[in-house]
Parts: sequence; C-alpha cells; structure tokens
Amino acid sequence: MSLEFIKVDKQYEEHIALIQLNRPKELNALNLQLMGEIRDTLKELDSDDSVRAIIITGNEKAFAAGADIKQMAGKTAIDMLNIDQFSTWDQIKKTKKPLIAAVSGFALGGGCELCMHCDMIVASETAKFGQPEIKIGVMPGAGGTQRLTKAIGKVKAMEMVLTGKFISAEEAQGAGLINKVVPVDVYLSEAVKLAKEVASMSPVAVKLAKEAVLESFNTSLDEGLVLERKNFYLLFAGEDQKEGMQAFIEKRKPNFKGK
Ligand code: DAK
Repeated sequence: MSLEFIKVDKQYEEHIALIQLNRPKELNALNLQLMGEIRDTLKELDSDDSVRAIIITGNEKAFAAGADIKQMAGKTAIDMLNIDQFSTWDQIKKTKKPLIAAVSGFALGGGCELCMHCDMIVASETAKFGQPEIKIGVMPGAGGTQRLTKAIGKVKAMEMVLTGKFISAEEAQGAGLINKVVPVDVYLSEAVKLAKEVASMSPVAVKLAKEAVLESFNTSLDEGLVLERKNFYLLFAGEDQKEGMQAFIEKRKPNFKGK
C-alpha cells in the first residue's frame, strides 16, 4: 500500500504500531485520501498478530484541524452521499485492537472525532479540542454530537457544538474527554507507555474487554451484561486465562500469547 498522507511504523516499539498523520502544512486536515489510508492501515494492523496496540498521532502543532474544508466546500448533498465517507469512519470504528490517540495542538472537528474513535487519549498541555463546524455553517458529522455528549455531558457538549469554542487539554481532562495531560515533549512517549501497558496484557482479553466497554454505548445495561458474561466465559477457553492465573499463583509475570 503506498501512503501519501500518513506515516506508518508497524513495530514502533515491540507490539506497538504508530500511525502519524502527515499533512503538516494543512494542519493534518483530513482529506478523503488520508482517511482512506487510515482506514486501510487500521484494517491491516488489526489482523496482524504482532501488533497489540495502535497509536494515532499528528505533530506538535496539530493532531488534525478537521476534515479538509477546501475539499468539502463545493460538494452537493448528492456528492456527499456518493462519496459515502461514513463507510470509512464505520470501518475505523470496527478496529478491535486498542487505539490510543497521542494529541498535541489542534484536535478539531473530524480531528476531535477521530480522537473520540480511539479508546484512550493522551494529550500535551498545548492540545485544544473543539467541534467548530457550526462556524462554517454545518455541524459535526462523524459522531461528535453523540460521542462528545456521552464523554462530557449535555451542557458542555452543547456549548462546544453550538458555539464552536475550543477547550484546553486541562479542561478536556477535567470533563472526562481525555485520560492524561503531559508536557509537550513527552506526549508521544507517554502514549507509548500506556500502549505498552495494554500490550503486556492478554490480547484476547483486551479485545473482548474493549468490545464489551464499547457495547455499553449501544445497549441497555442488561443487554450489555449478557455480552460481558459471554466474553468472560469465552476467556476461560483460552490459554491466556490459564497462564495469567497460574502466573499469579507462582508469583511471576505472565507470558500472554493471545491464545
Ligand atoms: N481544512 C483545510 N485546510 C485547513 C484546515 C481544514 N480543516 N485547517 C487548517 N487548514 C489550512 C489553512 O487553510 C492554512 O492553509 P494555507 O492558507 O496556508 O494554504 C493552513 O492549514 C494553516 O492554517 P491557518 O493559517 O488557519 O493556521 P492558524 O494557526 O492561524 O489557525 C486553526 C489554526 C486550526 C484555528 C484554523 O486553521 C482553523 O480554524 N481551521 C479550521 C478548523 C475547522 O473548522 N475544523 C472543522 C472542519 S469541518 C464527515 C466526517 C467528518 C466531518 C464531516 C463529515 N462525514 C463522515 C460525512 C468533519 C468536518 C469538519 O471537521
């Protein structure tokens, strides 16, 4: 696969893949090709057993300043329908491995929505999150009204979506949108640390636990509990459960194989 707008390092660290958005002059504005490259790369990494966690990052100035406004400006509703960007975002949503966003600078519009497609978010002190689509006459289109509201609650989400105002990393952490705020020189290494911690767990347990947590957004408590229980039982069919519990009893570190 030849990649123009992202850089991919499949073994950035052991078991950790890194995707870096790479349109720096345009503040990593998410054009259709870039989104397609993310979609295809995630699909490939998701089926690669050597990868246990995936980090998505940008650069110090911008994670991503949103969808490419210049590419979108002249489109009609029928163009948008035919381009069907939703299938790309839906595919990204299907990623089973843990995704961590390492964010510095602007994470706006589709950029903020891409962060919210990740399972955890580590940000630098300079990060700014926002859904400013309202300022250009539209509204969030890749889940912003739903995921932001679930993350930070109605009134704060309403303020961000209806005024387009940005929030700082510190505010985002206080509101529950992100996991961690760290100095700008370590935001990536902190994301790697988190990814390594997750990658040291059983990949099967991580996959099934991620599925169960995400399911809580779509189901009633009882339906979610049914899935949780099935996934819990399923883990007893695998070697990693035996290894994990035996390692505890023998007071040693477990060696999980994802089986
Ligand atoms: N698109 C295209 N170009 C962008 C851009 C964007 N979103 N953001 C920045 N750029 C470009 C600027 O045009 C400029 O290019 P040149 O003029 O140098 O050629 C360059 O990046 C540097 O930007 P600035 O000169 O503006 O830099 P500043 O530091 O002064 O300002 C800023 C930074 C981030 C505050 C400002 O650039 C800005 O407000 N950018 C736009 C932010 C925005 O409105 N984002 C939301 C876009 S709408 C969907 C999925 C997703 C979406 C829609 C549908 N479906 C699945 C259907 C998402 C929509 C959006 O995200």
